[in-house]
Amino acid sequence: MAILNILEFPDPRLRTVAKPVTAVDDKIKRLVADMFDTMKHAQGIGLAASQVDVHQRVIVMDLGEEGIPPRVFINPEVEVLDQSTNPYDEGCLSVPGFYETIDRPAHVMIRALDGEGNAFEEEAHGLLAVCIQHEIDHLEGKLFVDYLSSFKRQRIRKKLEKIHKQNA
Ligand code: QAP
Ligand code: CO
Repeated sequence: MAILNILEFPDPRLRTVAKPVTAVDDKIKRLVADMFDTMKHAQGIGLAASQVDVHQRVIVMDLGEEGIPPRVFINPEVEVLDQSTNPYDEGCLSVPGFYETIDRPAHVMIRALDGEGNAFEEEAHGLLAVCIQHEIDHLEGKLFVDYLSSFKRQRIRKKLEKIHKQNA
């Protein structure tokens, strides 16, 4: 078990497109365990492998909803089920301290492999639908700030670059 370093915007490595997992083997299971440790330590609800500089299609999620266990999504896909959208105030462990309202499809079908490599599908709305779309974006090298105006995105970039310089 290990706490991994989380890449922060505007790190160019966050723009890497992740590759499909070909086998859910011990190496992937170790990655999943380390991603859960890392997400809990950082007090996140979702984390994509891209954020810890591993460019494979793996997502962990713990929405902290009562009775809903932590989840693993390997090679996830979503199908948008209707035209409704849902505004949600999104944050990101790779964009710490910034939250912005993003509109996304409200109702999706998720298809993925679980942590044992078994295929499943799950209909999603609410926070689960928001979070899976946010995390799949990471696997495509996309961040929530990409949905903002370039003015807002540059402002966030400059503020984070200043913090990174101070921490260097
Ligand atoms: C993605 O985000 C998400 O700025 C997961 O200082 C967020 O876990 C999907 C976090 C909202 C849907 C809705 C952010 C922690 C955690 C911060 C996270 C921070 C500390 C973000
Ligand atoms: Co994120």
